[in-house]
Amino acid sequence: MRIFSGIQPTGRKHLGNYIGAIRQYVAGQRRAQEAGDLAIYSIVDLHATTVSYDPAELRERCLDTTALLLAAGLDPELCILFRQGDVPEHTELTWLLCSVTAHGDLNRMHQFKEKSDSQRELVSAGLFLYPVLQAADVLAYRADEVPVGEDQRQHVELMRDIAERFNARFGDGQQILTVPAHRIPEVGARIMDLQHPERKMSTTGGSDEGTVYVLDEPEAIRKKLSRAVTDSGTEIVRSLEKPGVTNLIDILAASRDVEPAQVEEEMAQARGYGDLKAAVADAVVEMLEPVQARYAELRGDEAALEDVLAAGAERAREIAGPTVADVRAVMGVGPPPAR
Ligand code: AQP
Repeated sequence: MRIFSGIQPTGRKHLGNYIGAIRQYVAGQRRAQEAGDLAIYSIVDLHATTVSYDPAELRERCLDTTALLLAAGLDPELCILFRQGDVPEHTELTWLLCSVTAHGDLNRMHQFKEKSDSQRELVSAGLFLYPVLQAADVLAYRADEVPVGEDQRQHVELMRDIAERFNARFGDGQQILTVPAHRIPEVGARIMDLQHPERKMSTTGGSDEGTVYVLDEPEAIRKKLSRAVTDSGTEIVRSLEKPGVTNLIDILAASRDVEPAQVEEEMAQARGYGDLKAAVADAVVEMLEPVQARYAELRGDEAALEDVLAAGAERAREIAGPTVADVRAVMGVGPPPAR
């Protein structure tokens, strides 16, 4: 069972990224190893160039994200951690896969619609092709599983279609590319903005007060949670009519790694929403404090972070290179493969 996932080096990582993705990465590296395979994680700097960005800041954010992933528990001995731009096979495979990607499918991607609406100067072709690059990321490693949050479901469906179409068109009966499955956590797949619980917590589309950042000071975390939007009732249960309370229950359950039903049971004794908010704040602070401390230790040594990325890229290329060679060969691109 091979795992692949990518994370953007944009902005500050928030609780949704942490619960929906980063924590799953950490669990995945052990699961993959126990299954005799690999977990591969990429900091996707090329994806970050599809919207307006600052080059110097991009470099900094890559190192921030590397330090954060290591602080959260990724271990370069157990997984491959690398920067996407260090492995040119991703861009080559993107172009090759374009031949089996329907323009109409790309047009239907929700993320493209949302992100293109927010671009003031230029809606880049890169933003449109973003899901093909994402497909190349995963397919280059013949990954079986892609841990992501709920918001990425449509993109994973598309990469499955691309792999199936590629195999049907060029495979001559063989599975040249592996068709991956998504792995969306049961609790925490969609952490919502604390101020607008009908919207997901988000790097670009959220409110600052409604977004808990992984590196927020404990006091800031407590303040944001104490001001979280709830509703006029008093019952602490999950329901469609109570998106704010449901979100808080989900965050508490995910932070403590228990079922939401257990939180509801425990909170039946609570005096009101204030108790729930305080319990969530305690659990989130307790979960993030060790990550913050470790991040502070790691972030200062940029040479060490670059070393981790360089070693990861070398190992990544050993896997992605042969896949791209196989794809070129069956597509009739370049010289005939050596026998
Ligand atoms: N609110 C969320 N709840 C659960 N999971 C989430 N993810 C993102 N938001 C939530 C998951 O985090 C992973 C990393 O996503 P990314 O690298 O694409 O990060 P990003 O784009 O910087 O973060 P956002 O917040 O998702 O940015 P916007 O909203 O600006 O596009 C993914 O697995 C994602 O599912």
